[in-house]
Parts: sequence; structure tokens; C-alpha cells
Amino acid sequence: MNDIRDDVRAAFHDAYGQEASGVWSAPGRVNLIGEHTDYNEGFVLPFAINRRTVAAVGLRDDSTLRVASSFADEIAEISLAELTPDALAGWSAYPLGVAWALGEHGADLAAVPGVDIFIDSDVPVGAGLSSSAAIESAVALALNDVWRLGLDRTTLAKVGQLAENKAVGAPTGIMDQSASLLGKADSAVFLDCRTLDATVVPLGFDEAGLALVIIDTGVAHSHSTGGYGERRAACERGATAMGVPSLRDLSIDDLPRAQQLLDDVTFRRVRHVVTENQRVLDTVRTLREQGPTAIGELLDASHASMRDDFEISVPELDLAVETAQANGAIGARMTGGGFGGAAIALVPIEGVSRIQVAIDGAFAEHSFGQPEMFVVTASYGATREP
Ligand code: GAF
Repeated sequence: MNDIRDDVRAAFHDAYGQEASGVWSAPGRVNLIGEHTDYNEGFVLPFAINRRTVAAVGLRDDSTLRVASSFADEIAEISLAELTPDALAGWSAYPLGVAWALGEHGADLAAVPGVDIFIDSDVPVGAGLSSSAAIESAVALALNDVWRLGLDRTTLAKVGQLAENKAVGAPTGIMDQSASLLGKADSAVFLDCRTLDATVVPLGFDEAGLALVIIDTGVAHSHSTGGYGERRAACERGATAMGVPSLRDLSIDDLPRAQQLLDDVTFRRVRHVVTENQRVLDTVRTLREQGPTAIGELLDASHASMRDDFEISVPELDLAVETAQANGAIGARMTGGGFGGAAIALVPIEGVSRIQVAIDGAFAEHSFGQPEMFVVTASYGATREP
């Protein structure tokens, strides 16, 4: 089989005229539940998916970094000495931002050798499946190995997040890189974003006869602009007004006081985060005690909260969720940062095509662009490929 790992080795050779010294890969992720809770030091439950970014890397004998990819024509080049977030732009800010961020986490960039990197990926871009975190995690793991830095995976997740925050300019949390680096087959990563304690939670979809369908609406979104940062700022305002370090420190019992103290919009932003944290905890408990067929209502409630309180859904996402719910899904919700991207539906395996046909029909009826739909499975985290 001509696998993406063989393709990337060949492409590395074409671009740089020599063999790569190794190939590393990292998956995209889907978030099962726990949205906009990570930067509020709350709980998330994402899983790594069976779509990966692959990075072939070769050491150089100077201090130049070069990155090429299957999705851009040019080879970006910079010397290690010039590496700052301001010097980076475009797609190469993801891999080169990681090299810079490793320096912020202790790598001596004056002492390590330059590298050539070639990146390929089958993680859909713009679908809310963390194609960017997959690049960051693959490159972070690769450079950690070839530069012999010895950083652990939690630190590598922070490296990826720092690259995203400073080099790319998106004020995102730690969830996506953590899922990509810590994922395990058939399991979700239950992450406490305050302590960064991660627990593997078996999903059991297969055994329960369920499939997780991604419905990519094709509505473009970006976390570097607008809505994402505004929501984050509203959460910080809410926490300050409530006198707590972060919204993680509030529970459902605090909501009546929050409603008295905060304006309506800030209150609803706060209510989403507080109730979503509780839903993550409830989902983990339900998965363990009753299995995945029992988590549907929690998924549905999460979507309603994002639509009505956090206001980050769009009509296409609402239609995908409602149509899935009306056509036999156990539960459905938008996933990721919102304002576009994808919804997920947890569906009995034999009902997958019925739901796909129904969603296609509903989108056509509303004159929305045709969505992309596919099943994902929970896969392994970032690794050095054989
Ligand atoms: C995006 C961000 F990158 C994550 O950190 C997280 O905040 C998510 O949106 C919303 O839950 O994926």
C-alpha cells in the first residue's frame, strides 16, 4: 500500500535531495465533549482520530531550518538565530513556531543543528479537527527526538500551544495538542486543564455498535480572529467579577449569584463553561458506568449550551445536529471552537447512511453547501513511525 509515510519520505527526497533520518506522525483530534473549558482551567474529553500529519525530518550540518509541505509550493527557510514569532508567517509559522517554542522550554537553539522538514497530512483543514495541532505535535515530537531534548509529552503539548498562541496568533488552550500527543486507540483523553493530569477513558463505541460521524459543514472559521478571543475575554471578565482565578473555580451552585452580579451576556458565557465542565465529568462517569449508549443527552445538552449560551454555533451546525438527532443519532453536537467547522453525531453503525442521506437532503433544502461526512475512530497519539 502506498501509505502517507512512504509518500512523505519520497517527497522529502525530492525536496532536499537526500534521505530523511526519520518520520514522525501525530493525529488530528475530535472533541467528544468539553468546549471552551480548556482555557478556563476546566475539563475536556477529546480523542485522537485516525487522520494524521506526517513529518519527515533530516539533520543538517549548519543552523538553518527549512520546511516544505504537500500543501504549499515554497520551501520556507530561516536560521535558528533569527527565529522569533514576529519573523514567522503563513503555514510555516506552525512548524517553525514549534522550533522557537522549544527554545522557550529549555532547548538551546544556539547549540542544536539545523533541520530539513517535509510535512504531509490527511487531517482535513478547517473542519475543526485540529490539523494545526497535528502539525505542531508531529514536529514537536520529531525535534524533541532529533535534538535529544528529553521533554515529556505534557511539555510538548505546552510547546505546541505556545507556538499557536505566539507564532500563529490564536489564543487557544491546551486541549488539541494534548489530545494529539496523549491519545490512545479506542479511548478518549480526560484532561484536567488546571493540573494537566490526563486519564485514558475507554470509549467502547465498537462494542456498543456505535460509530462517531463527523459532519464537516465546510463553513470556514479561524481562531486567530474575532469570536474565539472575544469568548475567552468574556470568560476572564466573568471570573474576575465573581472573584475567582478562573471559571473552573465556580460550580452550578454559584450560578444564581453569577446571574445577579453579571450582565446577561457574560452570565450566559459563564453558565456555558460551568455547566460544560459538569457535563464532562458526567460523561466520563457515564462512559465508565453505563457505556457510550448512555451519553447522548449530555452531547445534546452541550450543543444547546453552545448554541444558546455561548453563541458559537452557526445555522449549518444547528441543522446538522438537529437532523442527526431526528434521524436516530444517540446524541449530536458541534465540536471544536465554533463559528463553523464540524459537528459530531454518535450513531448506531447500521444507521450511519440513513443519517448521511438525511443531512445531505436537509442541507440541499436549505441551499447550504454539501457537507463532508465520514466516520472517525479513536487512534494512537503522536509517535515515531517505523
Ligand atoms: C479550539 C482551541 F484550539 C482549543 O484550545 C479549545 O479551546 C477549543 O477550540 C474549544 O473547546 O480547538
